[in-house]
Amino acid sequence: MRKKIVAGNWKMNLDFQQGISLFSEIVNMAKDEVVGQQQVVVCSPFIHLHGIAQLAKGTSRVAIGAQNIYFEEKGAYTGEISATQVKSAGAEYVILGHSERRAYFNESDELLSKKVDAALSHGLIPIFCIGETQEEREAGRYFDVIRGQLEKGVFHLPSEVFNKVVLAYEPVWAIGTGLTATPEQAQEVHAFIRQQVAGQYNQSVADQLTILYGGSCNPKNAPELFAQADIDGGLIGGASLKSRDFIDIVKVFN
Ligand code: 3PY
Repeated sequence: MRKKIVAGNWKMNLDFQQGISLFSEIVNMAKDEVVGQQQVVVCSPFIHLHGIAQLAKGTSRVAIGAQNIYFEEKGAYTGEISATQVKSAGAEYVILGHSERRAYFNESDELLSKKVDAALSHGLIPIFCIGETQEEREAGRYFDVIRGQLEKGVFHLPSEVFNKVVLAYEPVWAIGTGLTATPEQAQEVHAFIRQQVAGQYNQSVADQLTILYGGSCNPKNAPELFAQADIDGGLIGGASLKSRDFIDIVKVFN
């Protein structure tokens, strides 16, 4: 049985106190019977990491993640943050390759593969995001785009290292637009991703890989999306900013 994960992506929202309050609510609501066997992750802005990690102490039910790192270990990179730094603040996961970073910060596949390496070599689990734009979907090129992102971003990893990666399929046209892929559209791509992984590594690596769906996932659409054979949870944007909505999505697997 592969791991099911519901991960919140707070993006650039919440001041320090608001983040602490929201996380306290989430931890209080994430009781054993609510969380079950799955992993709940909250990926906060850097300023919250240490504070929420303190609140998460003593529970393995909610893990902490960052939303970015730089690939260098340390040095004169003003404004950047390293894998070691976010790890020391309590992060176990890091989102890499989110389409907002690819688009607004020009993060290339080559840069992202270095970030993936930096995360893994410091014991952080990358939640590596891939997905096509509306234009690429309409042109029928989405499989090629996704295949390219996998090849350049993570397929250089040996299988025993790739095993630690979590993938998130986030169609760019469904992010911040209120549009969601239909369960059939999402399942088609998730199955394709698993097939590519089987071809690159082997069937057992593919079978163990957790692939999340992201892009306007909410308590209403999550049940149908998570019921698909190759969807192992979600990377949740806006709905992760409300404790009740986020926990309702966590409950979908129970
Ligand atoms: C969204 O739900 O919009 C996301 O981008 C999640 O990462």
